[in-house]
Amino acid sequence: MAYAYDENNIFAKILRGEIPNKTVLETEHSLAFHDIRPQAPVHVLVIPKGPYVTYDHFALEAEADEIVDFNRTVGEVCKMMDVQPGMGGGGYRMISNAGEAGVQEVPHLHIHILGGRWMGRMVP
Ligand code: IU
Repeated sequence: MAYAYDENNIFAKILRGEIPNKTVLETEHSLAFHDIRPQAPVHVLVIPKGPYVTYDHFALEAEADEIVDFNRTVGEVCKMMDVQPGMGGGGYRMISNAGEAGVQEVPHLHIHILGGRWMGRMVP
């Protein structure tokens, strides 16, 4: 079964420049921007520019250079937002919601980077 990507999702519109965003970092294959409804003092979303729905979709089908670029962008955002533990930052949480059970609102892969406060324990 193939992954189905909806070209009309809101992050696709952001990538096409149809909707503004508060960009943190843009690279060849990725875009990082501030979440519109921040859940923490630092709440940045990192998305690949390619049409991937979930992390598994991306991990299985993206080209190696897209995967490297995306992961480096996550690292660069942590650095820029000053949340790197052991590097002066207080730490962060990375989340990627996928599908219905994962309560994914926007069907374009995004990783949330949350920090700047105590994140609390993960509850199963
Ligand atoms: P998800 O459940 O992981 O899919 O959450 C989507 C996130 O995208 C959520 O935190 C929203 O606040 C965020 N967001 C946004 O930043 N800009 C938008 O235009 C929309 C959602 I719609």
